[in-house]
Amino acid sequence: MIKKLLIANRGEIALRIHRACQEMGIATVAVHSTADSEAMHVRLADESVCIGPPNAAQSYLNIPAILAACEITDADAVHPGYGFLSENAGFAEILEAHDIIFVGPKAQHIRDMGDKIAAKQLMRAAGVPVVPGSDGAVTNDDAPAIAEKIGYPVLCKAAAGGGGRGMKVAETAETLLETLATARAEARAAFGDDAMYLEKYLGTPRHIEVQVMADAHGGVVHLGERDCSLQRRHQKVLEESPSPILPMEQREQIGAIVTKAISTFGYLGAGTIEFLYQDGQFYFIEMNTRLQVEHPVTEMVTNIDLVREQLRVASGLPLSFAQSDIAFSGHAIECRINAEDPRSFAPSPGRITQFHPPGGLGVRVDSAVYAGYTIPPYYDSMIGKLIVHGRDRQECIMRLRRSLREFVVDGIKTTISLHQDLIEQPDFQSGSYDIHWLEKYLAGQ
Ligand code: MV4
Repeated sequence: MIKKLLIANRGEIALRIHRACQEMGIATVAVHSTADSEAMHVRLADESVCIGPPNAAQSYLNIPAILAACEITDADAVHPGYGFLSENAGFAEILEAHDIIFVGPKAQHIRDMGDKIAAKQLMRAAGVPVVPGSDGAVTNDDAPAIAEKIGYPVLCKAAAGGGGRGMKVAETAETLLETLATARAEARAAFGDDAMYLEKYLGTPRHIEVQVMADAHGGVVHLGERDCSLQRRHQKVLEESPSPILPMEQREQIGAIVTKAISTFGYLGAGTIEFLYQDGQFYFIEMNTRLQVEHPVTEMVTNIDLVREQLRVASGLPLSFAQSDIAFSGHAIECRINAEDPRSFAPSPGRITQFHPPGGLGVRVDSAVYAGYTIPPYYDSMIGKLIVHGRDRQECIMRLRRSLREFVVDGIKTTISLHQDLIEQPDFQSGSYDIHWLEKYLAGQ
């Protein structure tokens, strides 16, 4: 079993990982930039190491500094959290070469899923439904015929993409090559890789993702889905489980399909399989090979500690449960609380003067801030997550309403009021929203 874990992250996820370690008797090492000396993850950990200046490239992304911190503290494992080095296959390989456990999948799976073309081919071959499109990369010579076959509108996507960069819709054959060139140039600039593929453009899908976990003993499970359709500029704002519109039989169907798929390629650890869902059909788009920000909604409806299971699996132990042990119960919703102006979304770093998180039955707050803490301007603006559970979606929304009212964060601007407005919208309450709903709503505000 892992004895000492280095947490290569900051903020709420560093605390989340530390908490699982405490319960399992694993010692923790925090790493931090010079801007984070006063951060809660540093205070809570058993030991801490400063790894560099504020800018993430020289601290939280600084592989030699993190390796040195492992050496100094004699850590035998690293949990990367999300973001930063969590999907860096090279980092996973370097740790392995130093006999340090990377709490995550095998480097090859990180690499495969990072290439969206390879990921789609692997998934399709394993029986997962994918968006109709080109089977592989396209050139200016073969793209027009492929697009004609797919049918317009088509979406030009970057193989190295994600987060919407290097992605453009071509409405007609007349604009295809120009659109492809624009997207290709964006991909080259953003990723240094301009391989492109084409997909049928789905106009009004929902974003539904399935949580999976696998161990090294043949144990493979799915933990249901999360509906993450409420996004702004490819940033999720609110997530829920179960999806308000997915029939029970289809949950089991897609769960069986994805567990079978990841068994065939010997996946290890936690993963998320992202789908677009439109007209009652699932279409695979991408797989994330990390723990995700929104994992607590799954924990709330399954009562399973996903970080604990990640640490077990990384140590070579089996998952502590089988598929038949999972009892999905009730409904959970997560609101991401950002230090931002709720209208302009401009970042609002600064000193938090008062901090009173809500509590009570079914309420969970994952945050690393405290009264008197100064939010540095160098990192992303998410300062916490409010996750609420209820016996059904209606009870969950009632509890969310009262928790948002109770939440006090003074001294900075936050998105709490945005969530208060959002949950009163009839479309939200009826569950009638697709991936474009939130941006349309905000445009009309
Ligand atoms: C799509 C799509 C429509 N059709 N693919 C955006 C980010 C990237 N990872 C996948 N994305 C999309 N792929 C096809 N074939 C629409 C989006 C998309 C989107 C997806 C999920 C959540 C929010 C979104 C917002 C805009 C576009």
